[in-house]
Amino acid sequence: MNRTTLFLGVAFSMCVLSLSGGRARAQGEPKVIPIVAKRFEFLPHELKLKKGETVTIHLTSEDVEHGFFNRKLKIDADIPAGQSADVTITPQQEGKFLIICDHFCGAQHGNMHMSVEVE
Ligand SMILES: [Cu+2]
Repeated sequence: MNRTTLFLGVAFSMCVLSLSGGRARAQGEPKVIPIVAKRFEFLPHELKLKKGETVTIHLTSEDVEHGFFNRKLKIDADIPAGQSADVTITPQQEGKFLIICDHFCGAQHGNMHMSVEVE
């Protein structure tokens, strides 16, 4: 094996390594969890998350503007009427949490919430 062949071999290996590194990062992207918001509920009603695992919650409003709020989980999103919003979180404490709609959306607004369990 002469020097040129050796150099090409090393360069090729580095290229393959950097490509696989790129793929690994893509696989490491947060899991996306779709949630539908509509008067007067979030669907699904419950969510289980793992402590320390980053997830993106993809919120879609099917009618009016809604909120999606929980102080301890550091979630505070606005979901515009008929549109979507993403919230990326990494829960840091275990327990049960209640996420509420904090934008007045009608008569039953006070009952609009969903529970999240972090374990
Ligand atoms: Cu509401």
